[in-house]
Amino acid sequence: MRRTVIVGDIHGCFDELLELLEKVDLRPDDLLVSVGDLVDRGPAPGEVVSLFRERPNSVVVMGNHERKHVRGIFSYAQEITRLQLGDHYAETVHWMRTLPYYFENEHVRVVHAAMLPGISPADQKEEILCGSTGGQRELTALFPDGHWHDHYTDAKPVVFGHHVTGREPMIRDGRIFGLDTGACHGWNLTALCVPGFTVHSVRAHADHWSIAKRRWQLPVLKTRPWRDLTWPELTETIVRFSATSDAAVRGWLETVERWAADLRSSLPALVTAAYRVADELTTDELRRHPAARYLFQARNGRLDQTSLARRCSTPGGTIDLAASLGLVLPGPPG
Ligand SMILES: [Mn+2]
Repeated sequence: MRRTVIVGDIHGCFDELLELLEKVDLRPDDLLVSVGDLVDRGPAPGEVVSLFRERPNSVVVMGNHERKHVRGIFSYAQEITRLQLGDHYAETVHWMRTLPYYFENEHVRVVHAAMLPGISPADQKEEILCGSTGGQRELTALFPDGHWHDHYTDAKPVVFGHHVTGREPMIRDGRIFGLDTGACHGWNLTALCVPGFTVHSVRAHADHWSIAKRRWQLPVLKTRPWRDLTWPELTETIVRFSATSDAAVRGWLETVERWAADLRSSLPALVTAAYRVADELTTDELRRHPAARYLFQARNGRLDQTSLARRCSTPGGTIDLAASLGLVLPGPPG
């Protein structure tokens, strides 16, 4: 008989997903449903997404993590995923935009995070269904003393993820099924098979999120907009990451620190270059020059480091001004 196999938060744990699908003996005509959160934190988001996209009879419900990518809300986990997916990132996010916020058949309802009792899924707010920050806030206000599922009295069973329930799924009254068993944190990946309502789990191979957080620190740091940070922001970023990083990351940050110091100490050379250029050009040429304001100050003998410093409030500003004066300063370390 055709089953519906619903899998909890996968978060890029592809090997565990394959093991789980083997354990439940997934057959081609079974419907495979993800509660959402295919990506972020784990090692292989691209493989997980591909499996669901390429397998016929597969459904993915929008999780709050997909929604973050769709809406461009980036924290560290999303920056890592963007690097993991590389050239496929934009196209994958485009696909995420098409995901439904719930799934329902004759046996169950599936949402990522929550739903309000007594209201059909089609009439619920997307924020509540997928567990966005705003949706979470609303739920807390509605149910200050407990969980939304304490109040779920509808006859049809509801299946969801989003909140890690521990190593074991949360099952109540044969109607409430919380399937997020923390696969990306080294716990379990869990599936519910319907209509038999049998539960299956496999153990995660590692605490993937802890590993990813360390492993991707340097690549993510390198994507920071170093050129456009102000000097205080740049110093603050270096201090913040030096405190928590391994030797390779600290070494790279020291290179950034030297680069920034060299740029800042080039101010006297920029002043000298501005006086030279101001001497060489005609008044008309000065007017058309990108650094015209400073060149006129130089021509009037009023240019000093203090007036240039404002224009050079970022590495990029310094490099661009230098280039316009014929000086080549290096870009951020690779
Ligand atoms: Mn999740």
